[in-house]
Order: sequence, then C-alpha cells, then structure tokens
Amino acid sequence: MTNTQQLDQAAMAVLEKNWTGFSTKPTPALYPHQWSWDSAFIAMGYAHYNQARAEQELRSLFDAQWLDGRVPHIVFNTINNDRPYFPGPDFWQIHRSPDAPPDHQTSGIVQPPVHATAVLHVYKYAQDRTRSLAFLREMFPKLAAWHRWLYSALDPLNEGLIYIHHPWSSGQDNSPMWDRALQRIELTPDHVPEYTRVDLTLVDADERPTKSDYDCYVYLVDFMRQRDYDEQRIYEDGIPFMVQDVLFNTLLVQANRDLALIAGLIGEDAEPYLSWAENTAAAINDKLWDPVNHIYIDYDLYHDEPIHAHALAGFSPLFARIPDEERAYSMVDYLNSSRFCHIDEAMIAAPSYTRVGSAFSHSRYWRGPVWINMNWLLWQGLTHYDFSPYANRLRNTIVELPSTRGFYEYFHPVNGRGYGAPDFSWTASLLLDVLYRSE
Ligand code: 2M8
Repeated sequence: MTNTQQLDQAAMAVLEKNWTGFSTKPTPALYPHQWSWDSAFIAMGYAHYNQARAEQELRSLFDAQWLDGRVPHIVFNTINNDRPYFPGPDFWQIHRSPDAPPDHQTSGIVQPPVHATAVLHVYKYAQDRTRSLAFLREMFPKLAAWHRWLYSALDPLNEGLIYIHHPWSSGQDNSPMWDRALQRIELTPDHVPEYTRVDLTLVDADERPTKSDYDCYVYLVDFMRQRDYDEQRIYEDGIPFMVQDVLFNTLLVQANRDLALIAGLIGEDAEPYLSWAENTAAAINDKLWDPVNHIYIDYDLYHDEPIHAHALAGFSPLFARIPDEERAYSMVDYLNSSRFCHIDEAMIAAPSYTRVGSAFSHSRYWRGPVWINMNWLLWQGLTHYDFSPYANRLRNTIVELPSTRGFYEYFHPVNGRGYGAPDFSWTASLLLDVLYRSE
C-alpha cells in the first residue's frame, strides 16, 4: 500500500468514527453535534467516495433549517449523543422564536454560507449523475431561502454586505479581529448569566478562548434570546457586536455564483443569484479593501469604523475571484512576506493571523495557528490567479500536517505541533478532497 493510500484510509477512518448515522461530528468529544460550515467542508470530502453520505450530511443540516430560511450554526444531536456541550439547547432556548424548526434543537445564529458551494461540489464529483441532479433539485429551494434570509435579515442598510452579531458566526471565534469590539462591551456581573464551560475539561486553556471572551459570547446569546431571535429587534436594540466580515461575505459571493450554476443545471432562473454575487463582490471591493496594506479588512458596523486587524481571512476574496489582478498581486506580496509567511521561510504556511500583530499566538485557536480549511480556500484562490508556487505550498501543508502530526483541529505554524481536538473531521475531509483532485 502506498503512503497516499494509507493516508486516504486514515482520513476516511476519522470521518467514519465521527459519523452518527445521519451527520458527522467535527470531533467526538469537544464538538459532539453537527456544525453548519463543518458539514459543508465534510461533504466535500465524502463527495469523492460516498455520494450518499455527502448528500445525507447536507440534507441533515437543512432538515433543521428554520421556517424563515436561516440555517443554524449547530444542530444538536438529541438522538444518540451522551457528551456534554456548552451552550446546549437549554441555553439557546430557540423555541422562543416562532420561526424555530418544530422538530429540531439548534442554536439561533448562523455560520459562513459555504453550502451551495458544497452542494455543487457533490454534484460535480458524483458517481451517480441522475441521482445527483435530483439532489440539486431537492436542495435548490432550501439554498435559495437561506441566501434570501441572509440578505433580508442581516443587511439592514441594504449595502450588499451581511453583518454578523456573534463571533461564533464568523467561524473564527476568538480571532484578534474581534478583540477591540468585545473589549468595548461594558459587562457588569448581572449581564452574564451563569454558565459552565465544558471545552476546558477537554483542551488546554491556552489553546482556547479566554474567560472574558466567553463572558461576551454568553452575553450576546442572552441578548438575542431575550429578543426571541427576531433580527429586526436585535438590530434596532443595538446588539453591541455588529461586524461585516470579509470571509463570511466572500463565501456568500462564491455560494451565490454556485447557486446560479445549480439553477442553470435544473432549468431555474439564475439571474437573482448572479446579481446578489455581483452586488456583494462590489461592496467587498468598495468597503472592505485596505489600500494601504493590500488586504481586505472587516468593518465594525456598531462603531462605524474599519477593523484594523490582519487575519489570513483577509486574503480569502481570492477564492471568489473578487480582487482584480493588480490587487491580487499586491495581496500576494503581503502574504508572501515575514508578516505572514515568506515562501522561502522554514515555517508552515500560513498562520491564521499576522505574526507581527501583538495579539498573535502560536497555539491559541484562531489567533495564529494554521487551519486546514483556511489553507484549502487560499490554495484555490491563489490557483485562480496563477500563483502556483504559493498555492502548492498551501496544498502541501494540507497533506503533510495530518500525515506527520495527525488529524488535529489546528497546528503550530513553526513546529507543526497539533492543537485543539484530535480526529478533526474537516482536516480529514479536505485532505481527501486534495488527494482525489490531484489524481
Ligand atoms: C469552533 O466553534 C465552536 C462554537 O461554534 C466552539 O468553539 O465551541 C470554531 O472553530 C468553528 O469554526 C467550528 O465550526 C466549530 C466546530 O468545529 O468549532
């Protein structure tokens, strides 16, 4: 057996271990339920060898879609899970909302919309073409309702940019991008309901968000549940964390383009999705571009100011072909420097946050470690613009880190040590995607 075959089988074994019978846990102990963007990344790995499971992964998630179209960031496994997680359904209390799904327990917030991209990917690599067209027909109205909800609920100024009102919605939970906004929330003890973290019983505290981060996370959920997850009230009452995020909006641009392709394949009108894609891409270029540093940056809508913090996600618009060539070249100059990772340096590309930022950490979650999903997005983005040497470097990391260090959640950008949870699903599924696509 070759090394590639062994790696392939090890990755499939991780997914098998995390399969519940209807969806895939991100990892067995730390995240024992279904997560929204994880499932999209996971389905893209299954797509290459188990079409039925890829479809089931996405179907399970959309079975818990809210009546208003939102896709929740967590779908709780109330059937065969015995692991604790905080915050669980009792904390979220989604049934305060008339739009909550009647038969599922979920969270009340969302995560980046990679789902149309995942559905198209499953179609593209499907072994059974007829069946995969039926899957597109099944998913199309659900995806359309999801995107429609995002624009109607989370773009109150009609700018073409979605705002998020919880760091968990970014997927990059404790990124230094949110530090300033969170520090400006004045919390008194009666603002924060009592809670007990479970994550710190499973992972070293130095690799996880701090207590003050969690106090804010919990406070923001409480703010939303007190308003019954009614987006208009949440906005009008001024939730004190409102961010137009580069990665979230970039993935929405790509998802709209992919939804337009799906529409074309099944004889539906593609125009609304193309026009959403173009509006959002233009808004990202106008409002989120930093012309001084040549990177895209988030915008703090609550304080009405740009967020001057440079995360790897600031290069993600390459994935959706948002920058023109000139911008793309200047971005790559920045990425390919000691502020992230120079191509000749003996380190692992690419850290999730700029190494020269005072908030950078080698080990603390989204504050610097290397993440496989971010490398996967950038690998493709750089390939679109023909920056092959750097793209290959990112691609190689997706293969080398799991094969030498294990299927960890994130990795030290210098020595490659694995951090967070082991047996992490998207580390396995995106590795599978890379291996199959190079065959
Ligand atoms: C992490 O987030 C969850 C909350 O959603 C947590 O820390 O408990 C993030 O890395 C997020 O991006 C990811 O989707 C989730 C599950 O892997 O874990």
